[in-house]
Amino acid sequence: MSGYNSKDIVVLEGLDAVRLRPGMYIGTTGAKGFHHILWEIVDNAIDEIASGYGDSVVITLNKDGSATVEDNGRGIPVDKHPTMKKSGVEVVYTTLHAGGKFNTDNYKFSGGLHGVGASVTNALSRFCDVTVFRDGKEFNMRFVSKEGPDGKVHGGIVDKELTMVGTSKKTGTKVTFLPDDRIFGKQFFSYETIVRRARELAFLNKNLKIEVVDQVTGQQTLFHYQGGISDFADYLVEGKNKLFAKPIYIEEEDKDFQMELALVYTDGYTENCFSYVNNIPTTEGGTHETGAKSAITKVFNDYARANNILKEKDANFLGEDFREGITLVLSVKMNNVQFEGQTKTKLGNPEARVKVEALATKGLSDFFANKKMGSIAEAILGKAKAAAKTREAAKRAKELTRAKNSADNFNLVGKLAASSSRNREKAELFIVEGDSAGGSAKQGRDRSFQAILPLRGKPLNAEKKRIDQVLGNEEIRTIISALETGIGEDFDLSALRYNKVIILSDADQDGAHIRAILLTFFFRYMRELINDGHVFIGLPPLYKVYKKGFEEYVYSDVELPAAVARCGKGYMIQRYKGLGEMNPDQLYETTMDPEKRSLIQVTIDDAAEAEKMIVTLMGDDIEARKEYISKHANFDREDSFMNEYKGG
Ligand code: 1YM
Repeated sequence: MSGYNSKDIVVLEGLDAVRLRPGMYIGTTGAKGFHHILWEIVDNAIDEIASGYGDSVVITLNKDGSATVEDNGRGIPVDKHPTMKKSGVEVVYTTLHAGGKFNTDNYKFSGGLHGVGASVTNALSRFCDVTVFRDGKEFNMRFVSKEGPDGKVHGGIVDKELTMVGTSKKTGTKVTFLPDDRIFGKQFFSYETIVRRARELAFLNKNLKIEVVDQVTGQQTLFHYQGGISDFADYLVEGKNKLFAKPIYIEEEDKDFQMELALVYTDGYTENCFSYVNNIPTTEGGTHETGAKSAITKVFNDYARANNILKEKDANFLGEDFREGITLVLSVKMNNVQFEGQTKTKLGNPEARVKVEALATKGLSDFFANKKMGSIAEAILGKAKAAAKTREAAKRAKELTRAKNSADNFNLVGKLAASSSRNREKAELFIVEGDSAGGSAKQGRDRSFQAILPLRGKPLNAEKKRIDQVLGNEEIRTIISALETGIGEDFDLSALRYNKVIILSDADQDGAHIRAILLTFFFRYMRELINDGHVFIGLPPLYKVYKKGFEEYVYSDVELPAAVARCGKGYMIQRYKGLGEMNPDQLYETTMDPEKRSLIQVTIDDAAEAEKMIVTLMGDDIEARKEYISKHANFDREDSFMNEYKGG
């Protein structure tokens, strides 16, 4: 038993504010916010397990649209708070920011950006039912949202006081809540979304067994990764050729700071870093990542010196030499987290760099002090040597993309039909598959703000090539020159010439491939372009349904019957096999006109998932690719990491 007492709870604010301005507490009332209120409850359960009590969390999606989260920890305290005269359960569920989280004596590491606690979930739910198993007893309490004497709806009102309802041998907490449709509209929990995050949480908390059960479809999945983020690193490179069998795994801690690091190398050329703070993904990296990278550079260079791989006259390897083909997972747990960056997913705490660098240096040095690990070190240093050798070629290739007015680039951009205005806010670049469609697009466009870049051949698959080879590809170089941002570490979003970059390819296998190649390139070399919401997929129509006096374009198979019905007797259907079949006016009207077109905005909800998908789709393992495609048969138009975005 911990020495916890309800009096430790710090009380900060009331609940009405949450219903008044939900966005302030959960970011949005869209799908993300809807799931966020589930994660608030799950976070509490996981925190309990991470503190060393219990080992299991079960998330159940119920038929009535509610969700249940149950853990087998100690159970939320039920004793009365001495000054508030309320039970621990009531305080946790009715007071903003309540909980051990804000009491550093009791609690280890505080939560994330929106770590506001279970009371927010309660405030935004129709009902919230809390059962605690503790001290051999079962307790229950219920909250509802209802109209008060003031005629307004209030959330988290006590409907049933905390009472002992029976005896029980088990311990733990079980919470069922129904998100309030008056706040969220009609929404449902997504099994896929929840499974994806549950898997990630299982990787990040190796003691945790987490299960997701869908009562509607009968699906269920249990995750338990005893290897933690070492298993995560392995999972991310599945299907790639690894340089050594098991990831290097390091776990170190200092006062109030924990670090886990897993490293694996493949024979590929890209650098993939996934970092987390208190289980929250830090997509934009930050100080902890910088610290880990410095440690890697330092320890591996020292090893090379000590083992005469680097001779006295040789210069050190650069950090980038050690990161070619690397997949790195870094997870830290710490207090007083500060997030920065465009999307507030970048760790800012300066002390995290210092701590991670010191802990990783210690861990990696210890690892390589073990003579048995010699072959692993050799493999890494062999890879670094090759990277250093091609570094100059890569640098020259990069410089080429930056030299805007070189004769070479002038020719490249010669293919581009630029827009007449340089208004970046409005400007759009269409990357169009094929010369004939490119020609139609050039004629049909609104040249004041739309630029067209026709692609003749297939661009190179960036997944399989070294950067100098990628940049040797004319199609890729043309794109980079047209965007004016540079790539990789030199990428400069503020130099972007076009607010929207729209990929326009045919609705067939080849078109899907070209699109995948382009997205892979953006993902690997211009990720910020995607993260900042500039990349779109244009949707050409699949059919025209028409007769005299009626004409309707149809963009998907499911919409076809309805369009046919609207057209009525005597309808005719034209099927478009490619963009090239449309004349310039048609192409503009159906696919390019901001007033009428549909675009899909490419987003990365989950970088690890996107990584996995790209490795599978663009990598070497043909079997894995086939399996992925048959499982995600709708890849064509609704990728797991793409959200639909209608209109201009
Ligand atoms: C299904 C959701 O909330 N589990 C949970 C929450 C708490 C505890 C145990 C707990 C924490 C502590 C002491 C402590 C919480 N307690 C509080 C508060 N599962 C779920 N399991 N004893 C029990 O942190 O010291 C907040 S969360 F504030 F009451 F301590």
